[in-house]
Amino acid sequence: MADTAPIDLRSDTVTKPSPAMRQAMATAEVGDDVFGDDPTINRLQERVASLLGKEAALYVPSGSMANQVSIRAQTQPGDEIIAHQDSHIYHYEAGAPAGLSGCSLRLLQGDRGIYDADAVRAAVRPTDSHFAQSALIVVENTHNRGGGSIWSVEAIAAIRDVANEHKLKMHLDGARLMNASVASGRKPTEYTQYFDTVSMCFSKGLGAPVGSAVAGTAETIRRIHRFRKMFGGGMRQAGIIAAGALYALEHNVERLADDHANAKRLAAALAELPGISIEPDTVETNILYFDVDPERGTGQSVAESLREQGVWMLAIGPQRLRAVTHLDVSAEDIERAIAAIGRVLK
Ligand code: TLP
Repeated sequence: MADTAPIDLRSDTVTKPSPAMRQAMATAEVGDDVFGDDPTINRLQERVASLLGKEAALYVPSGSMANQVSIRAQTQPGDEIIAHQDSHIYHYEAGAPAGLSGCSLRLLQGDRGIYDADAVRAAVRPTDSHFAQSALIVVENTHNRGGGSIWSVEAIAAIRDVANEHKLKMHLDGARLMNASVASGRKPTEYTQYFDTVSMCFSKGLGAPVGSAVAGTAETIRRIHRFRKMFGGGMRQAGIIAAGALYALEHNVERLADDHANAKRLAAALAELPGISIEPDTVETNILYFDVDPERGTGQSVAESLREQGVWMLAIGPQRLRAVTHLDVSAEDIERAIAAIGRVLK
């Protein structure tokens, strides 16, 4: 068993609030947010609306809720949502598009979570009473199962043209939009201008303990406010947690570049190890996936051996592991992790 603190690369959701963030949270002004009385939440919402270039924003408990209230507000039961086959809304949100909004999903293929305008055009259903009605296109940027891949603004713009042709809405699952923005050097609004609604998370690489936001027109956010209540996401003196999100926006955005550098360093070192397949050039942000050769074990057995060495990763397929860098993992931790992986694969 390792005698130092574990290096937890399972997700960027595992980050813990720093002492300074906790201080900001402890001293936050609060009120009843269901009445709209929480000054800290109101400040956060204004800040997010301006950051994302939208009229209004709403604080919600989780990234999943941010996506699902956006879906609920922009679809009718029987509608169809166009999304990538590896999207988070499809894989990891407990079937919520069907469960909460009565929508089916039309799943597209495409390299590393990214599809193109032609694929969308081909997937739009004709207006005919036999078919589900295409209503909403969902883009995920960065793309989680795509390995933290970044969409180009041009690809999104081309999809918007198709959406306009067919009067479809567009939602951005921007759980890690700040990673995309910092890595590409593009302002968040360069991406968000094409979307009707945008979600972003504070509890991933930004390091806050709880919360996400959704942004859009004032009218859409009013609708979403009702669905947040319906889905059980109306919170009361939640300025305590929103203060962590505000602190994260002030202090933890630019430093995402360190996480990206750490992920690239880890990927380059993994590529040198025997029994591992990874394309280090595809690592653009803070998420990386790699496969272990069956002769060395399974994804699960390698994850277990790594854990004994104090390095925590997620096995996400028979041979596949995921590692995610974040603000509680330093460059030195990455070197320790590389050494541990080398020992395990020997
Ligand atoms: N992703 C989590 C797991 O759910 C897989 C992770 O560890 O990466 N959109 C994207 C793109 C996400 O990656 C996640 C969380 C969410 C939405 C949902 O956020 P939460 O967990 O706050 O509901």
